Amino acid sequence: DLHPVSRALLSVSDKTGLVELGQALAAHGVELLSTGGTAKALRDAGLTVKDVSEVTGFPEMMDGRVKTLHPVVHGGLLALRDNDEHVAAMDKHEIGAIDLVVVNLYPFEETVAKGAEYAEVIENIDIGGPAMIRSAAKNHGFVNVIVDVEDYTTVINELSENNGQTTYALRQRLAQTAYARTAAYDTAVSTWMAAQVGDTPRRRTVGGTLAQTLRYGENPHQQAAFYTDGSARPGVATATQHQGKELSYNNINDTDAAFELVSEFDPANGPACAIIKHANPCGVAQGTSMVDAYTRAFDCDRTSAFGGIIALNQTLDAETAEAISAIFTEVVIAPNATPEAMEIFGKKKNLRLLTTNGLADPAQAALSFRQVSGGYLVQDKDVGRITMDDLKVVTKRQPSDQELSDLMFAWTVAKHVKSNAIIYVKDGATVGVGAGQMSRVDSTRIAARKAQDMAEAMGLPAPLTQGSVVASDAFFPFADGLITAAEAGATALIQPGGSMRDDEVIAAADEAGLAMVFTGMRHFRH
Ligand code: 93A
Repeated sequence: DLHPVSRALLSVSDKTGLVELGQALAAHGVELLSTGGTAKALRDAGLTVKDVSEVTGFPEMMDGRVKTLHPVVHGGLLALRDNDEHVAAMDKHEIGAIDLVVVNLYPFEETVAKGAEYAEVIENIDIGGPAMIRSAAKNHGFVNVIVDVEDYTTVINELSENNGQTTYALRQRLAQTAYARTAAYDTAVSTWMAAQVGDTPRRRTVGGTLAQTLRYGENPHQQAAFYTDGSARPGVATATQHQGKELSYNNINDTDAAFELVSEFDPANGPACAIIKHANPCGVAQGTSMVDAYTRAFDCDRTSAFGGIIALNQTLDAETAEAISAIFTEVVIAPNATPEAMEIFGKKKNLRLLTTNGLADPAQAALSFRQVSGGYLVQDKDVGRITMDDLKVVTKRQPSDQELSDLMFAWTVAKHVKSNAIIYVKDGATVGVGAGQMSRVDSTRIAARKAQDMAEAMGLPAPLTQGSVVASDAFFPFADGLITAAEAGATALIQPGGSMRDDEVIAAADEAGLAMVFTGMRHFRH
C-alpha cells in the first residue's frame, strides 16, 4: 500500500510553514506545481516551481476565480494509476499524475468574522481549492491531500521513513480530514448565507468550526469538543479569558446559561447578577450597586452558590470582586472588569475571569439544537418577551406596582430555569428557585423549603418568601401549586394561563387574596 510522491501541487492562502514544506518535498525529489501567490513565495525562497498555468495552458483568469479548474489538474488527481483505461487517457491527453495536494482555502470564515462587505465575502468562497481537495481525497488510494498545516510534518516524516512513499493508512486519514474541512467550509458558507436570507430551522446546515478540544464532556469518560458558529455576538464563545485553567464542557454550558440570563437585564435599569449551578440559576438579583446585586443573588441560596458561575450585566468592580472572592467560584463573566478587580482575582488562581465587551442581545433570533437518537431537533431560540401591556389580571385583586415589577422580574428569570420552573421574587431578587421537577407542585414546595433553610441559616425571623411574588413557566394545572405558594407567603403570581382548570386556579387565588396575571406565553425549557 506504499505509493511514491513524485509530483505535488501546492496552493495555499495561509503560507505558514510553506517554504519548509517545499524544501522538504524538494529534498525528496518531488516536482512542485503551484498557483500564483504560492509559487511566488516558494520561488522567493529559492525553490524551483512550475506554474499551474503552464501545465494547464491557460492563464489564471477572472480575478483568480479560474486557476486550477482544468482536466489536466483534476485528471492528474483522479486517475486510477492501476486502471489501463485511465492510464491511456492520461497518455492521450498529456495529463501528468499529481500525488500530493497541499491546499488551504480562501479565508472565508475570517472574512465573515472581520465583518467584510457582501461582495468581499462572496469573493472569498473558494471553489478551485475544495474541488482539488475533494478530487485528491476521493483518490486516496494513490493521492495524498493536506489541508492542515499541522499535517506537514506528518507527511514529511512518512516520506523520510518510507523512502519517498506514503502508506495507505496515512492517505486515508488525510482524506477523512480533508472532507471534514470541505464540509465545515461549506457549512460556514451556508450559515453565513442563511443569515443573509433569514435563518430558519428548515434551511440550516448543522455544523461549525472546531474551536476547542475539551478535556472531557459532562463526565470524564466522555470525549468532547466545542464548536463555534462564527457569530461575533458577545457570549461564552467569543469572550476573552483573563486567568485560570481552560473552561470545561460543564463550565461552558453553565457560563452560557449565566450570561444569557443576565443579558436580559438592561444595564440602564441598574446592575444585575446571576449565579448558575448545573445550568439553573440559584440566585438572580438587581441591586443599587454591583456588589449589592451580587450579595442579594448570593443570599437566595448560599449553599448552592458554592462553586457556581457568576454573570454580571455591568463592569466587574473591585468591591464585587472582593465579595465574590470570599467563596469558591468557578467562573465570572462580565462585559468588562476594572484593573483593580482583575488584580483581586489575580490571587485566585482557580477562578476563571471572562470578559465579553458587551451583553448578548436577548431579542436576537437564533436557533437551538438538540440531539435525539437518529437526528437533531432544531427550533428557534426562545426569544419570547412580554411587556406589562401583555399582562392580563385575572383575579379580583390588582397587583401593586411593586408586585408588578417583581412579577416581570420573576417571569424573566423563569424563562432561564428548567421546567417545571417556579421562581419566588422579592424586591428585584429571587428568594426561592424550584427547577427541573416532574411536578409543578414539587417545584413550588422545593423553592419554598430552600427559602426556609436560608432564613434559618441567616437567622431571619421569617423566610423571604413572605410577601414575595411567584412566576410559573407554564400554567398551574391544578390549584395545589398556587395554594403552596400562598402558604409560603406569596402575594401575587404570574403564569401563562390556559389550563382546563383555570377557573379553579383563579378561584383559589381569589380565596387566598392573591393577585394573578396571565402572560399568554409559555417558557418551557427542558
Ligand atoms: O477562485 S478559486 O476558487 N479558483 C481556482 O481555480 C482556485 N485554485 C486554487 N480559488 C482557487 N484556489 C485557491 O487559491 C486555493 O484554495 C488557495 O486558497 C489559493 C491560493 O492562491 P495563491 O497561490 O495565488 O496564493
